[in-house]
Amino acid sequence: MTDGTGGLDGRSGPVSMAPLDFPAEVPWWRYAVIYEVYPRSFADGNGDGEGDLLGLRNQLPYLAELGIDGIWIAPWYPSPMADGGYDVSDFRNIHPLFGTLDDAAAVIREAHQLGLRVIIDLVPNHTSDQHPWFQAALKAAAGSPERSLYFFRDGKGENGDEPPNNWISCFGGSGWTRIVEADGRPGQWYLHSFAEEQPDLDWTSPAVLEGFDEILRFWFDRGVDGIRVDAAPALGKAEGLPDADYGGDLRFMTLDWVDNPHWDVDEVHDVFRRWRSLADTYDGDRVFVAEAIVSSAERLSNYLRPDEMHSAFNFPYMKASWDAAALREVIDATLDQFHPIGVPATWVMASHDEVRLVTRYGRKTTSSAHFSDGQGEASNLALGTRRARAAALLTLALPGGAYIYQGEELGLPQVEDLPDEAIQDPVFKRTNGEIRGRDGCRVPLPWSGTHPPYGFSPDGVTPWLPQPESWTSLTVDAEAADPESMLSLHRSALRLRHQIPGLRSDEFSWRNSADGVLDFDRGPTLRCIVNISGEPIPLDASARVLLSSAPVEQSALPADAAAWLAAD
Ligand code: TEU
Repeated sequence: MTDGTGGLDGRSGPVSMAPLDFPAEVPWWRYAVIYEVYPRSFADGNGDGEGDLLGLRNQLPYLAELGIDGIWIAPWYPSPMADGGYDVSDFRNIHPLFGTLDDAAAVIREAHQLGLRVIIDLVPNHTSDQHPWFQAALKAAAGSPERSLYFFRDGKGENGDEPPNNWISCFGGSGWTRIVEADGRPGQWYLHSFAEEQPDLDWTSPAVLEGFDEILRFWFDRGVDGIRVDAAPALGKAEGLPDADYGGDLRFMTLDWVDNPHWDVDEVHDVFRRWRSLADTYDGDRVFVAEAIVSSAERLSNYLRPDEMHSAFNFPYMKASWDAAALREVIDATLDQFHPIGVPATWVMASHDEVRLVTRYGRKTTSSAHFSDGQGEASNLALGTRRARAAALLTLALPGGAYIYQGEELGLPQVEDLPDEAIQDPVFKRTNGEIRGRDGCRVPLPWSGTHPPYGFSPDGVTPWLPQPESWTSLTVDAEAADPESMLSLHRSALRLRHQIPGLRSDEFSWRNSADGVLDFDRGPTLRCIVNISGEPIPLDASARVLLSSAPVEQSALPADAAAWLAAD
């Protein structure tokens, strides 16, 4: 909703497809908004019910028109899909479901033509159990060079039938699985921090280090602008693989773990220094983005040293509740952390691992903890949507980069009633159905029409995860035609982000504000107010509203709403 004013009106004017116009010394990613594409669920170009690269190519103009600066593509490699593509069987190819290397080249080329950067997802902690390295290790003997790429160990106990240590899997249960040796006898165990189909690589192995150098070169040579590094803190393991002290809680608690022997171990940084020096041999600004969920700002800063990664997701911001004090605390902590080290903050609210924001924000518990915490708790979607709209304006007004997970720009809710037989997330099986997992945020996008598959696939084709009947008003077409929609709000905000210089700077200062209100300036031209006080708050009668998440009537900003004002 815009109170349309002058040249900064968010609704009218030509669509900008140009990349951000920064001075040459500012790297492209510093203030970029990156859109996460989960390829299996984005758009189906060949009509088989699965998203693919042809579908992505067809919709690149949609993304350019949205006003983002780049895309991060979740894993697109060949994979048995035991963990939604995060179980990679060939890091230098494309999943046949998604297309070919030529299609990938076309995605990169056409994205660049539209002014969009391309970040790919690298999963270095583990391979698929179908990866040739692991298959060779299974066939080879204990102690062989082939096994040294992974963590194969003898079991404990008289017959070696207990796991080598007490480490747990992120998806529930033991982190170890026992194999059957080539001669048919029960054999060694291998470590998997995630599903058993995802054996962990041993990053002290020269073959692993060299193998990944080749993989990085392969993709940099093909013109990718950056790499998101999956589960970065998992790469280091304490020497000797000692038992962990979980303090009685057998859940993955990486935001709390200090001195855990299989997460955020210091040796992990040797790998990233090596990668950075490799990336620096390439021209252009190639960015590494760390997915590093660690216990403190200091620990995260280690990943962002000048010779390591350029950027990292801001998990504390994503996990925070819809509460002004909590948000302010995390914003301050983030800026205090990043400013002195010269690294841009990132702001991210959702991903393919998280409960959709409108659902989370419509619940009593608005923070996000682990997987689908809060599952089953009723959600007021109207309230959640209202808050998610305000959160979008907050996120896009903060200094640094931002991430938008596909479908968040449409305000899609979590699909909470997927039938058991449709559920694919390995966490469902590994917790005996206790945790339903992350499929509910991975349901294929609705593009058009009034019934499933909503233009995701041709009519009559059933997508790989069923879409709800209730998404008619949430399609891209429906929202594009509605100036009050979540999509229109995002388009307006992203357009303004390109037009207002203060939003492409580090300038940030709080104004004094009442409890429950976030009020800050971004340079001399933009002021952002977020009202989480529960009551409408008055705005100056003279305030010029550039964009608001809910109507500003009688100079009052309603509860659970945000506004961008031309600063006075
Ligand atoms: O997630 C890594 C990670 O740290 C997980 O613990 C994450 O917090 C979890 O999914 C709960 O939300 C990455 C990917 O984003 C995820 O999709 C993969 O399943 C995982 O790595 C394994 O590759």
